[in-house]
Amino acid sequence: MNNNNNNNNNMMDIEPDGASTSVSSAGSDESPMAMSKAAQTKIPDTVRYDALNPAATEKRYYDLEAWLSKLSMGTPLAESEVKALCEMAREVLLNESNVQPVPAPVTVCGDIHGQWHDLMEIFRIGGSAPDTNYLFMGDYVDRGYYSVETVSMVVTLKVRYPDRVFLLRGNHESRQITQVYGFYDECVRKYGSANVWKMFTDLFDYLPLTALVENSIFCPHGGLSPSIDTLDHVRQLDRVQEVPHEGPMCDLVWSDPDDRSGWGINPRGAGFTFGKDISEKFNERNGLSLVSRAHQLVMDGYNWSHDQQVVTIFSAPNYCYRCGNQAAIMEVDESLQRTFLQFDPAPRRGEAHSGKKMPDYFL
Ligand SMILES: [Mn+2]
Repeated sequence: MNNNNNNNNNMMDIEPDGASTSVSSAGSDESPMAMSKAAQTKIPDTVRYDALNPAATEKRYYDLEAWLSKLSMGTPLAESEVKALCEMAREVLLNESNVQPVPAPVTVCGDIHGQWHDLMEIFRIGGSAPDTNYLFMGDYVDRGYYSVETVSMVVTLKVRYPDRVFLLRGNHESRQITQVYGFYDECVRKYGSANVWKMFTDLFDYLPLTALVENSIFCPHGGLSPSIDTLDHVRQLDRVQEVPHEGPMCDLVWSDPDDRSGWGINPRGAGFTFGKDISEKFNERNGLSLVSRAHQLVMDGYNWSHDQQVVTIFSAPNYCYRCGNQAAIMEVDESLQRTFLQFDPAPRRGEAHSGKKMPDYFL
């Protein structure tokens, strides 16, 4: 099976609630005592340093480290911690481009879909951040049972290592889609309210739409758009909004490559299909060597198409705990040589043979 049933026929018509209350950043204790204590603390240079507020920098560093150790055990953050995390993350993401430049070497990952155990497996196989740089191409949430832990982990890593971890927006990083495919329900179940869902979905509006590795590898979650000819077109989009039902921003997160040439109707009900002629023209016009994208289940974890002008990477092994597929990540070295690492599902301690119940939304 593949995930082509992500059509939006049953999308609910819900207006994004744009206004999020702004709260002053946590821990801005500017007392002289706090200042002198902070001045004595060695904060690693991987943390964004606020020279005007060393105490806040120090708190930020210790909070992020504590959250990472919690999350790496599979423990969700407290609601108040998610709130502080999302405020920090919004600031970091706001400063990134719609076509976020990413230096090589970097390891590129596709859909994770709430499979937190398999995200941990990626770090075992590919190395942990910040020793390995990562680019995640979206779809952190929905389908799997651990969307909360998964998205909390990648967002915390982004804030802790902003120049070594890059996150893109997938079509599931959306208010509408997450209400249908699991993230909303999981938040309500784990936190007793939709507050955490709202914090994260408000944050998703700030995620970059695409990345550009060394001016050569273009990375959208889905694919190309008939309304986009150049990377500058992408740069000009106003991305801070819910993913629209149509138009260039929608296409970047929803489109799929196809064997037929030209543009086609996408059976998902959003975005387009695009043929080899389209990929060739786009890569040539923009001086690109490759379009690297995610978004489609591929049984080997990666799949070349369009004469190696497009590659699909899917990083959720045994997708939905039943598809039997391998997953893969793509290592890109300094000279842009590519190596694919394939992997199978991580053993899940204590629940290997528990015969987990399928939630209703699978049926
Ligand atoms: Mn997707």
